[in-house]
Amino acid sequence: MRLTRYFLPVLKETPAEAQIASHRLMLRAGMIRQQAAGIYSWLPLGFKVLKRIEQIVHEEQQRAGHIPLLMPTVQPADLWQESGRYNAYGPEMLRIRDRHDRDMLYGPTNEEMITDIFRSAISSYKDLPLTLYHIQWKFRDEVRPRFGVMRGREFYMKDGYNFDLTKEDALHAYNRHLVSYLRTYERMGLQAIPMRADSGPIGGDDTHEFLVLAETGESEVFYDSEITDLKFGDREIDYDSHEACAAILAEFTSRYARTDETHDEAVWANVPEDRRRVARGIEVGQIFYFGTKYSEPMGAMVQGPDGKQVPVHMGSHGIGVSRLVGAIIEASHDDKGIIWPEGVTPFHCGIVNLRQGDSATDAACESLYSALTAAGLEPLYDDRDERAGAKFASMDLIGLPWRITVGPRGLEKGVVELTSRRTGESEELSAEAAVERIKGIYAGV
Ligand code: P5A
Repeated sequence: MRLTRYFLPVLKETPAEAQIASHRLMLRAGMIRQQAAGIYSWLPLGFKVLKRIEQIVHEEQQRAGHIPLLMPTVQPADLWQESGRYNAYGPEMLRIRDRHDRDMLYGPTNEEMITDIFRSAISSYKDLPLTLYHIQWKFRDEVRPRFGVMRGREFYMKDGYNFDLTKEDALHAYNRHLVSYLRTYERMGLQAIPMRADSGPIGGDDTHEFLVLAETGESEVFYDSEITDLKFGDREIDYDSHEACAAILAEFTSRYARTDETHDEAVWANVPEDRRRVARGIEVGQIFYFGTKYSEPMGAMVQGPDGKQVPVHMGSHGIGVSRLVGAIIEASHDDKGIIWPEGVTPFHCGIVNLRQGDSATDAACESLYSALTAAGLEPLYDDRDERAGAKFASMDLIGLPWRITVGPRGLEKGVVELTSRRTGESEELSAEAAVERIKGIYAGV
């Protein structure tokens, strides 16, 4: 993309309404625009990051054997009356009446609807196990929408639902989700720690939240510092293996890590004092096992091997896709702007032309642009007629991990400059070598 043809409405001023870095930076970098409290348009740069995150979530869900579908945002109230949650959900639910006076709602989550889809089609244990998921907009009329996309009213969520014959199988689905989430967040450059949590309106006793540590996080968390040494890395996991998933769950959840809702002073006292950490975190996902809470009242039954009808065991599993954009920025920025991890960056690298209009410099930039594009990469070429300082400031603000700077002086020596946004370190190399370096960096992402 050439910057002169793009839509990147960056702001010079720091928006006064934004209290935390990610919100400020998303507004300044022209990623989002607020349309109403907690409701945002995703401008081209923000939309690109959202889609990169969504793509990683899809890939990791499907790697774990989960099947994508798409349910609507607007749901009929009847389904929620069947489960008993229509009244229980309270003022967070956006209730709508259609022209025929039918009660509808903008879905805050989809347990009821997926249970309805399941019961309409499946009646035998032979069709289990099954996990269906979608990535769809949700609406929760939060009392205090704030921090930009972190606590929105309209937000984008991956929500998945497992259907199993037995509690044991459903707990395997729970473990499998935990494993796939560890991998998902790491691909985004994040460390998200699974912590024992409270299940709230979704229900059930088994639940873990995934928290990214950040001073601006909304949740207070208590954990054993040893937990931050754990890395999932590039382990190959057999997601069908109960033992393999259970072992990973044990590895990542056996140390103390809880949100304030489940914090227990007596158990906490057993953690060696020098390893106790009290911090804040951003909840980027949550997994639940709730057994037959929905299948029983809604009649989602299957015939078991013994011929008897039994309600299926279920759980649901959520990832805050739009919240993740903010969470990644909270975890990765400096005073100049965002620093995107390679896994989610909106463009793979920037090209800065130091002398727009100089024919040799323009030609070198064009040839870099074509070489990167031909390699399947997306560069953002700053071809504006602007001072170098302004170009560097924009690149630093929008946070592309790599920048190639091209100017007449370097070209005389046959070099361009490759700069890492994260370290600020630069090196001079030929344009061909710079392309190879960038290709190499992204080959492993
Ligand atoms: C699990 C999937 C559920 O709704 N039902 C389907 C279960 N869980 S949850 O924890 O309530 O939400 C899942 C994740 O969605 C994100 N999230 C939000 N993001 C932005 N703004 C909000 N207002 C908001 N509310 C929830 C969180 O990341 C949460 O973990």
